[in-house]
Amino acid sequence: MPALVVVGAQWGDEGKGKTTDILGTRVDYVVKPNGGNNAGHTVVVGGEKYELKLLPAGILSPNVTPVIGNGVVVNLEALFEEIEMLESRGADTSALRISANAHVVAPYHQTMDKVTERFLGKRAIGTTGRGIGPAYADKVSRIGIRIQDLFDESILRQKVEGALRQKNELLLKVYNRRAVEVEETVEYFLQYAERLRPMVCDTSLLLGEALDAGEVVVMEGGQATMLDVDHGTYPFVTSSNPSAGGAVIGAGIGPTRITRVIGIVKAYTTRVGAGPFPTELFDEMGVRLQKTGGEYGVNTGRPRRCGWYDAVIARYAARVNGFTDYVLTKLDVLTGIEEIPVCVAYEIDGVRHDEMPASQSDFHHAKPIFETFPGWDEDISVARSFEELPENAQNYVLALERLSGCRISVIGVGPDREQSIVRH
Ligand code: 2SA
Ligand code: GDP
Ligand code: MG
Repeated sequence: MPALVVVGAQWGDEGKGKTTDILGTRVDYVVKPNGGNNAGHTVVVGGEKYELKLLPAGILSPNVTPVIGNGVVVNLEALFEEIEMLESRGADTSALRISANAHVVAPYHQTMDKVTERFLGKRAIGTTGRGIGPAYADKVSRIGIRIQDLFDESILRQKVEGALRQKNELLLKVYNRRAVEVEETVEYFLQYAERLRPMVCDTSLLLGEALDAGEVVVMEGGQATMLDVDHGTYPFVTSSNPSAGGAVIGAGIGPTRITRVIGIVKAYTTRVGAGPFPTELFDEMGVRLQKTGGEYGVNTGRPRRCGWYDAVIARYAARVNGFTDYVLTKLDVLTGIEEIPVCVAYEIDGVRHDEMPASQSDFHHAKPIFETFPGWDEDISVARSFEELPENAQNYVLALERLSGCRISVIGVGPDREQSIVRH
Protein backbone atom coordinates (compact mmCIF):
# COMPACT_ATOMS: atom_id res chain seq x y z
CA MET A 1 0.00 0.00 0.00
CA PRO A 2 2.55 2.60 -0.96
CA ALA A 3 1.50 6.24 -0.66
CA LEU A 4 4.07 8.76 -1.88
CA VAL A 5 4.16 12.51 -1.37
CA VAL A 6 5.88 14.88 -3.81
CA VAL A 7 6.78 18.28 -2.33
CA GLY A 8 8.58 21.34 -3.69
CA ALA A 9 11.61 22.14 -1.52
CA GLN A 10 12.10 25.78 -2.53
CA TRP A 11 9.66 28.49 -3.71
CA GLY A 12 7.91 26.43 -6.38
CA ASP A 13 8.43 25.56 -10.03
CA GLU A 14 11.09 22.99 -9.20
CA GLY A 15 9.58 20.63 -11.77
CA LYS A 16 7.08 18.75 -9.59
CA GLY A 17 4.81 18.28 -12.57
CA LYS A 18 7.41 16.37 -14.49
CA THR A 19 8.36 14.27 -11.48
CA THR A 20 4.81 13.19 -10.76
CA ASP A 21 4.53 12.42 -14.38
CA ILE A 22 7.64 10.22 -14.34
CA LEU A 23 6.28 8.40 -11.30
CA GLY A 24 2.87 8.41 -13.00
CA THR A 25 4.00 5.60 -15.24
CA ARG A 26 4.07 3.40 -12.14
CA VAL A 27 1.11 4.69 -10.11
CA ASP A 28 -2.64 4.28 -9.91
CA TYR A 29 -3.83 7.55 -8.35
CA VAL A 30 -2.38 11.07 -8.43
CA VAL A 31 -3.91 13.45 -5.91
CA LYS A 32 -3.67 17.22 -5.73
CA PRO A 33 -4.01 17.93 -2.00
CA ASN A 34 -3.67 21.74 -1.81
CA GLY A 35 -3.71 25.01 -3.75
CA GLY A 36 -5.82 25.79 -6.79
CA ASN A 37 -5.29 27.32 -10.19
CA ASN A 38 -2.38 29.35 -8.77
CA ALA A 39 -0.19 26.33 -9.49
CA GLY A 40 1.44 25.87 -12.85
CA HIS A 41 3.05 22.72 -14.14
CA THR A 42 4.71 22.43 -17.52
CA VAL A 43 4.93 18.82 -18.56
CA VAL A 44 6.60 17.73 -21.77
CA VAL A 45 5.59 14.31 -23.07
CA GLY A 46 7.20 13.10 -26.29
CA GLY A 47 8.02 16.68 -27.31
CA GLU A 48 4.39 17.83 -26.68
CA LYS A 49 4.15 20.60 -24.10
CA TYR A 50 1.18 20.74 -21.68
CA GLU A 51 0.54 23.57 -19.22
CA LEU A 52 -1.57 22.52 -16.27
CA LYS A 53 -2.83 24.83 -13.56
CA LEU A 54 -5.48 23.11 -11.53
CA LEU A 55 -5.34 19.47 -12.56
CA PRO A 56 -2.70 17.13 -11.19
CA ALA A 57 0.04 16.39 -13.72
CA GLY A 58 -0.68 12.66 -13.43
CA ILE A 59 -3.72 13.29 -15.65
CA LEU A 60 -1.36 12.89 -18.62
CA SER A 61 -0.50 9.32 -17.74
CA PRO A 62 -2.82 6.60 -19.01
CA ASN A 63 -4.35 4.29 -16.38
CA VAL A 64 -3.94 6.88 -13.62
CA THR A 65 -6.97 8.20 -11.73
CA PRO A 66 -6.43 11.91 -11.09
CA VAL A 67 -7.99 13.21 -7.88
CA ILE A 68 -8.65 16.74 -6.61
CA GLY A 69 -8.54 16.38 -2.84
CA ASN A 70 -10.53 18.08 -0.11
CA GLY A 71 -7.68 20.53 0.58
CA VAL A 72 -7.92 22.18 -2.85
CA VAL A 73 -9.81 25.36 -3.70
CA VAL A 74 -11.44 24.82 -7.10
CA ASN A 75 -12.11 27.52 -9.67
CA LEU A 76 -14.82 25.83 -11.74
CA GLU A 77 -14.34 27.99 -14.81
CA ALA A 78 -10.61 27.18 -14.82
CA LEU A 79 -11.36 23.49 -14.20
CA PHE A 80 -13.60 23.10 -17.24
CA GLU A 81 -11.29 25.21 -19.43
CA GLU A 82 -8.44 22.86 -18.58
CA ILE A 83 -10.54 19.74 -19.13
CA GLU A 84 -11.59 21.07 -22.56
CA MET A 85 -8.01 21.97 -23.48
CA LEU A 86 -6.82 18.44 -22.63
CA GLU A 87 -9.74 16.71 -24.35
CA SER A 88 -9.16 18.78 -27.52
CA ARG A 89 -5.58 17.46 -27.52
CA GLY A 90 -6.68 13.86 -27.22
CA ALA A 91 -6.20 13.31 -23.47
CA ASP A 92 -8.85 11.33 -21.60
CA THR A 93 -10.03 13.16 -18.47
CA SER A 94 -13.05 10.99 -17.72
CA ALA A 95 -11.40 9.33 -14.70
CA LEU A 96 -11.06 12.64 -12.80
CA ARG A 97 -12.54 12.58 -9.29
CA ILE A 98 -13.16 15.63 -7.09
CA SER A 99 -13.72 15.70 -3.35
CA ALA A 100 -17.20 16.77 -2.24
CA ASN A 101 -15.44 18.61 0.60
CA ALA A 102 -13.17 20.75 -1.59
CA HIS A 103 -14.01 24.45 -1.54
CA VAL A 104 -14.78 26.56 -4.59
CA VAL A 105 -13.16 29.83 -5.60
CA ALA A 106 -15.87 32.39 -6.35
CA PRO A 107 -15.47 35.39 -8.66
CA TYR A 108 -15.62 37.60 -5.54
CA HIS A 109 -12.53 35.85 -4.16
CA GLN A 110 -10.59 37.03 -7.20
CA THR A 111 -11.88 40.56 -6.67
CA MET A 112 -10.86 40.44 -2.99
CA ASP A 113 -7.39 39.11 -3.91
CA LYS A 114 -6.76 41.99 -6.29
CA VAL A 115 -8.08 44.78 -4.04
CA THR A 116 -6.24 43.42 -0.99
CA GLU A 117 -2.97 43.42 -2.94
CA ARG A 118 -3.62 46.98 -4.10
CA PHE A 119 -4.33 48.12 -0.54
CA LEU A 120 -1.14 46.48 0.73
CA GLY A 121 0.86 48.76 -1.58
CA LYS A 122 4.59 48.27 -1.03
CA ARG A 123 3.85 45.32 1.27
CA ALA A 124 1.94 43.40 -1.44
CA ILE A 125 2.58 39.63 -1.55
CA GLY A 126 2.72 39.42 -5.35
CA THR A 127 -0.06 36.81 -5.46
CA THR A 128 -1.17 35.17 -8.68
CA GLY A 129 -4.46 37.10 -8.37
CA ARG A 130 -6.48 33.90 -8.63
CA GLY A 131 -8.44 34.42 -5.39
CA ILE A 132 -6.64 31.63 -3.56
CA GLY A 133 -5.95 33.49 -0.27
CA PRO A 134 -9.53 34.84 0.10
CA ALA A 135 -11.01 31.38 -0.69
CA TYR A 136 -8.89 29.74 2.03
CA ALA A 137 -9.70 32.62 4.41
CA ASP A 138 -13.43 31.91 3.94
CA LYS A 139 -12.83 28.19 4.50
CA VAL A 140 -11.12 28.85 7.83
CA SER A 141 -13.72 31.49 8.76
CA ARG A 142 -16.40 28.86 8.06
CA ILE A 143 -18.12 30.94 5.41
CA GLY A 144 -16.72 29.04 2.44
CA ILE A 145 -18.72 27.17 -0.20
CA ARG A 146 -17.96 23.52 -0.83
CA ILE A 147 -18.39 21.49 -3.98
CA GLN A 148 -21.24 19.52 -2.34
CA ASP A 149 -23.19 22.76 -1.74
CA LEU A 150 -23.70 23.09 -5.50
CA PHE A 151 -26.10 20.15 -5.37
CA ASP A 152 -28.46 21.78 -2.88
CA GLU A 153 -29.68 25.08 -4.27
CA SER A 154 -31.29 26.31 -1.08
CA ILE A 155 -28.15 25.65 1.02
CA LEU A 156 -26.02 27.21 -1.71
CA ARG A 157 -28.13 30.39 -1.70
CA GLN A 158 -27.96 30.65 2.10
CA LYS A 159 -24.19 30.22 2.07
CA VAL A 160 -23.64 32.73 -0.73
CA GLU A 161 -25.82 35.23 1.15
CA GLY A 162 -23.80 34.68 4.32
CA ALA A 163 -20.46 35.07 2.56
CA LEU A 164 -21.54 38.17 0.66
CA ARG A 165 -23.04 40.00 3.63
CA GLN A 166 -19.58 40.62 5.06
CA LYS A 167 -17.82 41.00 1.68
CA ASN A 168 -20.23 43.54 0.30
CA GLU A 169 -19.76 45.72 3.39
CA LEU A 170 -16.03 45.68 2.75
CA LEU A 171 -16.30 46.15 -1.00
CA LEU A 172 -18.70 49.09 -0.70
CA LYS A 173 -17.35 50.88 2.34
CA VAL A 174 -13.63 50.15 2.35
CA TYR A 175 -12.64 49.29 -1.19
CA ASN A 176 -15.10 51.57 -2.98
CA ARG A 177 -16.27 48.79 -5.34
CA ARG A 178 -19.72 47.68 -6.43
CA ALA A 179 -21.52 45.08 -4.32
CA VAL A 180 -21.73 41.49 -5.59
CA GLU A 181 -25.25 40.15 -6.30
CA VAL A 182 -26.32 36.96 -4.52
CA GLU A 183 -28.38 35.62 -7.46
CA GLU A 184 -25.61 36.31 -9.98
CA THR A 185 -23.21 34.26 -7.84
CA VAL A 186 -25.69 31.42 -7.27
CA GLU A 187 -26.29 31.22 -11.04
CA TYR A 188 -22.54 31.23 -11.67
CA PHE A 189 -22.12 28.13 -9.51
CA LEU A 190 -25.24 26.31 -10.66
CA GLN A 191 -24.19 26.42 -14.32
CA TYR A 192 -21.43 23.91 -13.47
CA ALA A 193 -23.36 21.61 -11.11
CA GLU A 194 -24.58 18.98 -13.56
CA ARG A 195 -21.25 18.63 -15.37
CA LEU A 196 -19.53 18.33 -12.04
CA ARG A 197 -21.88 15.79 -10.44
CA PRO A 198 -20.42 12.56 -11.92
CA MET A 199 -16.90 13.52 -10.85
CA VAL A 200 -17.73 14.26 -7.21
CA CYS A 201 -17.29 11.69 -4.44
CA ASP A 202 -15.72 11.01 -1.05
CA THR A 203 -12.14 10.94 -2.31
CA SER A 204 -10.75 10.01 1.12
CA LEU A 205 -12.78 6.80 0.98
CA LEU A 206 -11.77 6.21 -2.64
CA LEU A 207 -8.06 6.53 -1.78
CA GLY A 208 -8.34 4.55 1.45
CA GLU A 209 -9.90 1.63 -0.40
CA ALA A 210 -7.30 1.91 -3.15
CA LEU A 211 -4.49 1.70 -0.58
CA ASP A 212 -6.15 -1.27 1.09
CA ALA A 213 -6.24 -2.99 -2.30
CA GLY A 214 -2.46 -2.45 -2.73
CA GLU A 215 -2.69 0.36 -5.27
CA VAL A 216 -0.12 3.17 -5.47
CA VAL A 217 -1.20 6.71 -4.58
CA VAL A 218 0.94 9.79 -5.23
CA MET A 219 0.13 13.13 -3.63
CA GLU A 220 1.42 15.97 -5.70
CA GLY A 221 1.83 19.05 -3.48
CA GLY A 222 1.23 22.41 -5.16
CA GLN A 223 3.63 25.36 -4.62
CA ALA A 224 6.41 24.53 -2.15
CA THR A 225 7.79 24.39 1.38
CA MET A 226 9.01 28.00 1.44
CA LEU A 227 5.51 29.12 0.34
CA ASP A 228 3.83 27.10 3.13
CA VAL A 229 1.64 29.31 5.33
CA ASP A 230 3.23 27.74 8.46
CA HIS A 231 6.76 26.87 7.36
CA GLY A 232 7.45 29.39 4.60
CA THR A 233 8.54 33.00 4.52
CA TYR A 234 5.30 34.35 6.01
CA PRO A 235 3.55 36.59 4.95
CA PHE A 236 5.12 36.07 1.50
CA VAL A 237 3.54 32.66 1.15
CA THR A 238 0.47 31.01 -0.30
CA SER A 239 -2.52 30.32 1.95
CA SER A 240 -2.28 26.53 2.20
CA ASN A 241 0.18 23.92 3.54
CA PRO A 242 2.13 22.61 0.53
CA SER A 243 4.50 20.66 2.79
CA ALA A 244 4.17 16.91 3.43
CA GLY A 245 1.87 17.29 6.46
CA GLY A 246 -0.55 19.32 4.37
CA ALA A 247 -0.69 16.58 1.77
CA VAL A 248 -2.02 14.13 4.34
CA ILE A 249 -4.75 16.56 5.44
CA GLY A 250 -5.58 17.66 1.89
CA ALA A 251 -5.97 14.12 0.57
CA GLY A 252 -7.67 12.60 3.62
CA ILE A 253 -5.03 9.87 4.00
CA GLY A 254 -3.59 8.97 7.42
CA PRO A 255 0.13 9.74 8.00
CA THR A 256 0.92 6.09 8.77
CA ARG A 257 0.15 5.20 5.14
CA ILE A 258 2.95 7.34 3.72
CA THR A 259 5.91 5.29 2.56
CA ARG A 260 8.03 7.88 0.72
CA VAL A 261 8.28 11.67 0.83
CA ILE A 262 10.03 13.02 -2.25
CA GLY A 263 11.43 16.54 -2.28
CA ILE A 264 11.85 18.28 -5.61
CA VAL A 265 14.73 20.73 -5.70
CA LYS A 266 16.15 22.74 -8.58
CA ALA A 267 19.93 22.86 -9.14
CA TYR A 268 19.58 26.63 -8.51
CA THR A 269 16.75 28.65 -6.93
CA THR A 270 13.81 30.68 -8.26
CA ARG A 271 10.97 32.63 -6.75
CA VAL A 272 7.86 34.37 -8.15
CA GLY A 273 6.31 37.24 -6.21
CA ALA A 274 7.70 39.29 -3.34
CA GLY A 275 9.64 38.20 -0.24
CA PRO A 276 13.16 37.44 0.98
CA PHE A 277 15.52 35.37 -1.19
CA PRO A 278 19.11 35.32 0.16
CA THR A 279 20.89 33.90 -2.91
CA GLU A 280 19.05 36.06 -5.47
CA LEU A 281 21.20 37.31 -8.36
CA PHE A 282 20.72 40.84 -9.65
CA ASP A 283 23.37 40.68 -12.38
CA GLU A 284 23.83 39.12 -15.83
CA MET A 285 24.07 35.64 -14.28
CA GLY A 286 20.51 35.97 -12.93
CA VAL A 287 19.30 36.88 -16.43
CA ARG A 288 21.23 33.95 -17.86
CA LEU A 289 19.58 31.45 -15.49
CA GLN A 290 16.18 32.98 -16.26
CA LYS A 291 16.70 32.69 -20.02
CA THR A 292 18.39 29.28 -20.10
CA GLY A 293 15.98 27.82 -17.55
CA GLY A 294 12.89 29.37 -19.19
CA GLU A 295 11.98 30.85 -15.81
CA TYR A 296 8.63 32.50 -16.46
CA GLY A 297 5.42 31.77 -14.51
CA VAL A 298 3.20 29.19 -16.19
CA ASN A 299 0.16 30.91 -14.84
CA THR A 300 0.89 34.62 -14.87
CA GLY A 301 3.86 34.75 -17.27
CA ARG A 302 5.82 36.70 -14.65
CA PRO A 303 9.61 36.36 -14.89
CA ARG A 304 10.91 34.31 -11.97
CA ARG A 305 13.64 35.79 -9.75
CA CYS A 306 16.75 33.57 -9.99
CA GLY A 307 19.67 32.76 -7.67
CA TRP A 308 22.13 30.06 -6.62
CA TYR A 309 21.30 26.81 -4.83
CA ASP A 310 20.63 27.34 -1.15
CA ALA A 311 21.59 24.29 0.91
CA VAL A 312 20.28 25.86 4.14
CA ILE A 313 16.80 25.86 2.58
CA ALA A 314 17.30 22.33 1.24
CA ARG A 315 18.24 21.05 4.73
CA TYR A 316 15.30 22.92 6.27
CA ALA A 317 12.88 21.43 3.71
CA ALA A 318 14.32 17.94 4.26
CA ARG A 319 13.62 18.29 7.99
CA VAL A 320 10.18 19.93 7.85
CA ASN A 321 8.92 17.37 5.31
CA GLY A 322 10.90 14.31 6.41
CA PHE A 323 12.16 13.71 2.87
CA THR A 324 13.26 10.18 2.02
CA ASP A 325 14.60 11.25 -1.41
CA TYR A 326 15.48 14.33 -3.38
CA VAL A 327 14.84 14.74 -7.10
CA LEU A 328 17.33 17.31 -8.37
CA THR A 329 15.99 19.07 -11.48
CA LYS A 330 17.41 21.32 -14.19
CA LEU A 331 21.06 20.37 -13.74
CA ASP A 332 21.44 20.95 -17.50
CA VAL A 333 20.67 24.66 -17.05
CA LEU A 334 24.02 25.10 -15.24
CA THR A 335 26.07 23.74 -18.18
CA GLY A 336 28.67 26.26 -19.36
CA ILE A 337 29.00 28.13 -16.05
CA GLU A 338 32.66 28.15 -15.07
CA GLU A 339 32.28 28.24 -11.29
CA ILE A 340 29.04 27.41 -9.47
CA PRO A 341 28.49 28.91 -6.02
CA VAL A 342 26.33 27.06 -3.48
CA CYS A 343 25.05 28.73 -0.31
CA VAL A 344 26.11 26.56 2.66
CA ALA A 345 25.19 28.89 5.54
CA TYR A 346 24.11 32.49 6.24
CA GLU A 347 25.84 35.39 7.86
CA ILE A 348 23.38 37.43 9.90
CA ASP A 349 24.68 40.51 11.74
CA GLY A 350 28.20 39.09 11.69
CA VAL A 351 27.18 35.65 13.05
CA ARG A 352 27.26 32.42 11.04
CA HIS A 353 23.95 30.47 10.91
CA ASP A 354 24.00 26.93 9.55
CA GLU A 355 20.24 26.57 9.91
CA MET A 356 17.27 28.78 9.02
CA PRO A 357 17.03 31.60 11.57
CA ALA A 358 13.97 31.47 13.83
CA SER A 359 13.11 35.08 13.10
CA GLN A 360 11.78 36.26 9.77
CA SER A 361 13.46 39.67 10.27
CA ASP A 362 16.84 37.91 10.49
CA PHE A 363 16.08 35.93 7.32
CA HIS A 364 15.35 39.19 5.50
CA HIS A 365 18.96 40.29 5.88
CA ALA A 366 20.69 36.90 5.79
CA LYS A 367 23.78 37.06 3.56
CA PRO A 368 24.78 33.79 1.85
CA ILE A 369 28.12 32.15 2.65
CA PHE A 370 29.14 30.40 -0.57
CA GLU A 371 31.29 27.39 -1.41
CA THR A 372 32.20 27.29 -5.10
CA PHE A 373 32.35 24.23 -7.35
CA PRO A 374 33.94 23.91 -10.80
CA GLY A 375 31.45 23.72 -13.69
CA TRP A 376 31.32 21.69 -16.95
CA ASP A 377 30.81 22.45 -20.65
CA GLU A 378 29.63 19.10 -22.00
CA ASP A 379 25.99 18.68 -23.11
CA ILE A 380 24.50 16.62 -20.28
CA SER A 381 20.95 16.53 -21.64
CA VAL A 382 21.68 13.18 -23.31
CA ALA A 383 23.09 11.50 -20.17
CA ARG A 384 20.91 8.67 -18.82
CA SER A 385 23.21 7.35 -16.07
CA PHE A 386 25.19 9.06 -13.33
CA GLU A 387 28.45 7.74 -14.82
CA GLU A 388 27.67 9.49 -18.14
CA LEU A 389 27.78 12.88 -16.41
CA PRO A 390 31.08 14.78 -16.59
CA GLU A 391 33.15 14.48 -13.41
CA ASN A 392 32.49 18.07 -12.33
CA ALA A 393 28.72 17.59 -12.73
CA GLN A 394 28.96 14.39 -10.65
CA ASN A 395 30.92 16.24 -7.98
CA TYR A 396 28.37 19.08 -7.94
CA VAL A 397 25.54 16.57 -7.36
CA LEU A 398 27.51 14.75 -4.66
CA ALA A 399 28.25 18.07 -2.92
CA LEU A 400 24.55 19.01 -2.97
CA GLU A 401 23.71 15.57 -1.59
CA ARG A 402 26.20 16.02 1.25
CA LEU A 403 24.88 19.51 2.05
CA SER A 404 21.14 18.99 1.64
CA GLY A 405 20.24 16.41 4.29
CA CYS A 406 18.86 13.74 1.97
CA ARG A 407 20.00 11.39 -0.81
CA ILE A 408 19.49 12.54 -4.40
CA SER A 409 17.66 9.72 -6.15
CA VAL A 410 16.79 11.25 -9.51
CA ILE A 411 18.53 13.95 -11.59
CA GLY A 412 16.74 15.95 -14.28
CA VAL A 413 18.83 16.84 -17.33
CA GLY A 414 16.08 18.27 -19.58
CA PRO A 415 12.34 19.01 -19.67
CA ASP A 416 11.24 15.78 -21.36
CA ARG A 417 10.16 12.97 -19.10
CA GLU A 418 12.84 10.75 -20.67
CA GLN A 419 15.56 13.24 -19.67
CA SER A 420 16.12 11.86 -16.18
CA ILE A 421 18.80 9.86 -14.43
CA VAL A 422 17.46 7.45 -11.81
CA ARG A 423 20.06 6.59 -9.13
CA HIS A 424 17.90 4.87 -6.50
P1 2SA B 1 -1.21 33.02 -4.15
O1 2SA B 1 -1.74 33.41 -5.50
O2 2SA B 1 -2.01 33.61 -3.03
O3 2SA B 1 -0.95 31.57 -3.99
O4 2SA B 1 0.24 33.77 -4.07
C1 2SA B 1 0.98 33.78 -2.86
C2 2SA B 1 2.46 33.56 -3.10
O5 2SA B 1 2.66 32.24 -3.61
C3 2SA B 1 3.37 32.29 -4.83
N1 2SA B 1 2.90 31.25 -5.75
C4 2SA B 1 3.70 30.66 -6.63
N2 2SA B 1 5.04 30.72 -6.78
C5 2SA B 1 5.57 30.00 -7.80
N3 2SA B 1 4.82 29.31 -8.71
C6 2SA B 1 3.48 29.27 -8.58
N4 2SA B 1 2.71 28.85 -9.58
C7 2SA B 1 2.81 29.45 -10.95
C8 2SA B 1 3.85 28.71 -11.76
C9 2SA B 1 3.12 30.95 -10.78
C10 2SA B 1 2.87 31.84 -11.95
O6 2SA B 1 3.92 27.48 -11.62
O7 2SA B 1 4.59 29.30 -12.54
O8 2SA B 1 2.47 31.45 -13.03
O9 2SA B 1 3.10 33.06 -11.73
C11 2SA B 1 2.87 29.90 -7.48
N5 2SA B 1 1.58 30.01 -7.03
C12 2SA B 1 1.63 30.86 -5.97
C13 2SA B 1 3.03 33.68 -5.41
O10 2SA B 1 3.98 34.10 -6.38
C14 2SA B 1 3.06 34.52 -4.15
O11 2SA B 1 4.39 34.80 -3.79
P1 GDP C 1 6.27 22.82 -10.99
O1 GDP C 1 5.40 23.99 -10.66
O2 GDP C 1 7.15 22.41 -9.86
O3 GDP C 1 5.52 21.67 -11.59
O4 GDP C 1 7.27 23.32 -12.11
P2 GDP C 1 6.94 24.17 -13.42
O5 GDP C 1 6.36 23.29 -14.44
O6 GDP C 1 6.20 25.42 -13.05
O7 GDP C 1 8.40 24.64 -13.83
C1 GDP C 1 9.41 23.73 -14.09
C2 GDP C 1 9.89 23.91 -15.53
O8 GDP C 1 11.10 23.25 -15.70
C3 GDP C 1 8.96 23.35 -16.59
O9 GDP C 1 9.01 24.21 -17.71
C4 GDP C 1 9.55 21.99 -16.93
O10 GDP C 1 9.29 21.56 -18.26
C5 GDP C 1 11.02 22.28 -16.77
N1 GDP C 1 11.85 21.16 -16.33
C6 GDP C 1 11.58 20.20 -15.39
N2 GDP C 1 12.65 19.42 -15.19
C7 GDP C 1 13.64 19.90 -16.01
C8 GDP C 1 15.02 19.56 -16.21
O11 GDP C 1 15.56 18.65 -15.62
N3 GDP C 1 15.71 20.34 -17.11
C9 GDP C 1 15.14 21.39 -17.77
N4 GDP C 1 15.89 22.10 -18.60
N5 GDP C 1 13.86 21.73 -17.58
C10 GDP C 1 13.13 21.02 -16.71
MG1 MG D 1 4.89 25.82 -11.34
